[in-house]
Amino acid sequence: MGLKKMDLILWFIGFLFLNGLVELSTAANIHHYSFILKETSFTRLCTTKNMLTVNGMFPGPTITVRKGDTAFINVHNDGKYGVTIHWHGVKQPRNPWSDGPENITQCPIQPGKNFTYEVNFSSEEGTLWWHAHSDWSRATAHGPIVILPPVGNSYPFQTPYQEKTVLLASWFNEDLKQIYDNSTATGAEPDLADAYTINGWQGVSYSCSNETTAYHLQVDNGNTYLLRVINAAMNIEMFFGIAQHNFTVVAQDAAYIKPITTNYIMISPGQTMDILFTANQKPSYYFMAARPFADTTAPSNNNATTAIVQYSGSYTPPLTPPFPDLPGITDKQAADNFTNQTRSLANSEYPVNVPTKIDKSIFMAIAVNQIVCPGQSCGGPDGNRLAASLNNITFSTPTLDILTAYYWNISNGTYTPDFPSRPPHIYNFTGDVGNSTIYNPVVGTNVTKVKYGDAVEIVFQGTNVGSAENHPMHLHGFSFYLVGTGSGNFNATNSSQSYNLVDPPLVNTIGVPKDGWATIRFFANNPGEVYMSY
Ligand SMILES: *[C@@H]1O[C@H](CO)[C@@H](O)[C@H](O)[C@H]1NC(C)=O
Ligand SMILES: *[C@@H]1O[C@H](CO)[C@@H](O)[C@H](O)[C@H]1NC(C)=O
Ligand SMILES: *[C@@H]1O[C@H](CO)[C@@H](O)[C@H](O)[C@H]1NC(C)=O
Ligand SMILES: *[C@@H]1O[C@H](CO)[C@@H](O)[C@H](O)[C@H]1NC(C)=O
Ligand SMILES: *[C@@H]1O[C@H](CO)[C@@H](O)[C@H](O)[C@H]1NC(C)=O
Ligand SMILES: *[C@@H]1O[C@H](CO)[C@@H](O)[C@H](O)[C@H]1NC(C)=O
Ligand SMILES: *[C@@H]1O[C@H](CO)[C@@H](O)[C@H](O)[C@H]1NC(C)=O
Ligand SMILES: *[C@@H]1O[C@H](CO)[C@@H](O)[C@H](O)[C@H]1NC(C)=O
Ligand SMILES: *[C@@H]1O[C@H](CO)[C@@H](O)[C@H](O)[C@H]1NC(C)=O
Ligand SMILES: *[C@@H]1O[C@H](CO)[C@@H](O)[C@H](O)[C@H]1NC(C)=O
Ligand SMILES: *[C@@H]1O[C@H](CO)[C@@H](O)[C@H](O)[C@H]1NC(C)=O
Ligand SMILES: *[C@@H]1O[C@H](CO)[C@@H](O)[C@H](O)[C@H]1NC(C)=O
Ligand SMILES: [Cu+2]
Repeated sequence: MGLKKMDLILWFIGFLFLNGLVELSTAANIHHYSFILKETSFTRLCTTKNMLTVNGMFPGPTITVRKGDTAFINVHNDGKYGVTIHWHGVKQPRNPWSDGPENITQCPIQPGKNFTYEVNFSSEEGTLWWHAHSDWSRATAHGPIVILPPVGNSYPFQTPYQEKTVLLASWFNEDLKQIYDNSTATGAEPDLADAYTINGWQGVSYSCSNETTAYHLQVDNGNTYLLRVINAAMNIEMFFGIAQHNFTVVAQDAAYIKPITTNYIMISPGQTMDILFTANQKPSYYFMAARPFADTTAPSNNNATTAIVQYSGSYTPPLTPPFPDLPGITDKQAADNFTNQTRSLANSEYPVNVPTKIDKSIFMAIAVNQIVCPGQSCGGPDGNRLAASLNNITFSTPTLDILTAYYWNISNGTYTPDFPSRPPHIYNFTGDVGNSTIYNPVVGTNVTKVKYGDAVEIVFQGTNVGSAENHPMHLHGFSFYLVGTGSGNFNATNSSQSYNLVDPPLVNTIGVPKDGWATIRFFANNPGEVYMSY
């Protein structure tokens, strides 16, 4: 599913015209970090390989700031090819030059060169993450961002005894650049991950695996821990749980939510969730585990990754610790049930500001199309090339970054400001789509312009073109309100009646339900460029 979703990353750029500047006044602290990108040798599943890391670590270093701070991150590229870094979920008001996506806001940092990002934190509080943003480099070059409350403020929940990050990722035995290059050359699905990892370790159940290849979370009986869970896996939704323990989800995408007590979460790629977990069971070993939610015919590796929650004290650990009661791989209802419970805090301290009157409305059909390869055989279905599209346009990455082209007014040949607000052809999106909808989407670099301050609504419509599946969508430069989701085709009169305009979650990444729709709303208050999705 990588290639199909990959292409979805690359689509919609909104230029927000600046009508007035808003001054922010914050008693912000300045932080400095040094990131060295380099090839580093790692061994997992009895396979040793070199892979791109930051500072030789997998996952990479954690950036820790307080709300409103600024971090300067000097990135020095000692690797073999050009790379950029993106600060996923950091809105960076009026600072698009440091957002990171390759050839969208900057050219890649070439080997031997460096670039200093100025990362401006504003309203975010909780957990986010950073990752490389060139081809598939994000699979190994990524790490957590922890945003603490400002000095003198506390969490809107009990102060945890300790805080830990729990970063889910994919492990590939093969070289990622080769996997990516081969897939783009042939138009085929990229190879599947060989394992998933928790904090860099695959756990006990893959080949060449045992207790020493699992992350151990040490806990003291009776204490409460804040786990900052990040899904950095390559394009795969995950169920996550801890055996025989319930926990409480208190934040998502660096915004607090009304507490949800549960024994599992469903986390889409790119999302972050903060959970409170109390070590209140018999001292022992318990598995913490993650495995895919994959309700689709597209292939995936569905094996679970495990970590060990290890109570302190003296006891004989079980030979096989208990495994969490996770929903089945295809349990769409369990996934929807969890996602559907998420609500903003929406109180006086953490108010919501949901647009109710919409200035700009966009309807976007998500399809996984095929481009036929005349006179040659490509690697996708029927010898065609897979190409995801939005409103029948497959994004083509330019060779001059779009932000520079816009800034210097040299858009000619780089992009066209004509991304359609509606699909060119209305069909039964989630019904029997027939094959007239499948072939040869238009390939282009199309951009949508949005006026500064406008209230924007986007309806994402999943389709049955290709294999229907959950599609993660992510917006750069903004958090947005997820005001509604539903199954089947969006219906302008009926569907909007179910919108939650009171306390919808404020997020930066959503999963558009398989064969369903999702609506988001936000105010276009961050001039610069906006770049969408995964
Ligand atoms: C970063 O690059 C600049 C020029 O592009 C150079 O002057 C500087 O020494 C470099 N800094 C580091 C730490 O490599
Ligand atoms: C990529 O393709 C080349 C040439 O066909 C092949 O030698 C190599 O093994 C492939 N690598 C991967 C990771 O698929
Ligand atoms: C556990 O796995 C590691 C990595 O494969 C291996 O080096 C080690 O020998 C194994 N330990 C045991 C006790 O099997
Ligand atoms: C978890 O929550 C469920 C439902 O509220 C409850 O039945 C169960 O006893 C709880 N389990 C633990 C270990 O607290
Ligand atoms: C999942 O694990 C089983 C063994 O437990 C193995 O046979 C299978 O190949 C693995 N599947 C993938 C896709 O890695
Ligand atoms: C989903 O929620 C409904 C209503 O709360 C419940 O009846 C159903 O059992 C849940 N399904 C799953 C799979 O959790
Ligand atoms: C970005 O542009 C450079 C040329 O400036 C090009 O070599 C590179 O392939 C482009 N990257 C992508 C992802 O298209
Ligand atoms: C845009 O580019 C095309 C082809 O490169 C050229 O013919 C045309 O004159 C350019 N238009 C402008 C306004 O620069
Ligand atoms: C669309 O397809 C679905 C599923 O096949 C079907 O139930 C529905 O009636 C169709 N809608 C229209 C308007 O044809
Ligand atoms: C449409 O589908 C039919 C039957 O599945 C197939 O024979 C035909 O080749 C398809 N059309 C195109 C343009 O590929
Ligand atoms: C997509 O665009 C192509 C080329 O213009 C056209 O042939 C096809 O019918 C369009 N498909 C849809 C679903 O709009
Ligand atoms: C979420 O819940 C709402 C209202 O309870 C319902 O209308 C909607 O269909 C649910 N969404 C999904 C994807 O199940
Ligand atoms: Cu992002």
